[in-house]
Amino acid sequence: MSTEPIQHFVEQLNAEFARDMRGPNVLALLEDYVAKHDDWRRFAMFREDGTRYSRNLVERNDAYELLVLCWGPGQTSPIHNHEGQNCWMAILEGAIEEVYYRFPDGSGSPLAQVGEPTTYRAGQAGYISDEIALHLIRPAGEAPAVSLHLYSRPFDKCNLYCPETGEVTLCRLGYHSRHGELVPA
Ligand code: 2CO
Ligand code: FE2
Repeated sequence: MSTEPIQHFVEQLNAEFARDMRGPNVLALLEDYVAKHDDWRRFAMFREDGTRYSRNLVERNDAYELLVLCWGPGQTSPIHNHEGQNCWMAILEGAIEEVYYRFPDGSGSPLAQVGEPTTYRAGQAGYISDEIALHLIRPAGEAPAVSLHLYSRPFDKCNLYCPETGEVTLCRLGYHSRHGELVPA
């Protein structure tokens, strides 16, 4: 039986993180997978209630977590951190905007945006960590978008930041589906 491209990609990631937990070749592996394959579609399940973007688990182990995220029009993420982990993202379909923010300074003032939003289109990949900035992600324009996210190591919670005051709230991160199966509500 031939190996699915996404399974081959997972095996490449396993080997990469076994060699070096910093994942020096992860960005190139992501770019290569998204340029050539579309078997990620079976993981791309949008939330039917349309309340927010969906997080669909592809693979998880001690080293990393691989997710397909589905963004309906207007489904902007909160401003959030990444729990000290390495985060790579590649666009599978549509286009995504990323906005950077500074960490709050504790004064209760609005969060400072850093630079202009960056637009990523299908096939493009990027990286963020807490050392770079906080961010929010939103689909660009009115079309839905799908993106592939890789977090090393995995995390099940993150901090959300109020844009007006910098107030922090803890958010538990769940999955809409796992390995192609919807998680019961
Ligand atoms: N970090 C968010 C999440 O895992 C998505 S934004 O891209 O890093 O839900
Ligand atoms: Fe994020």
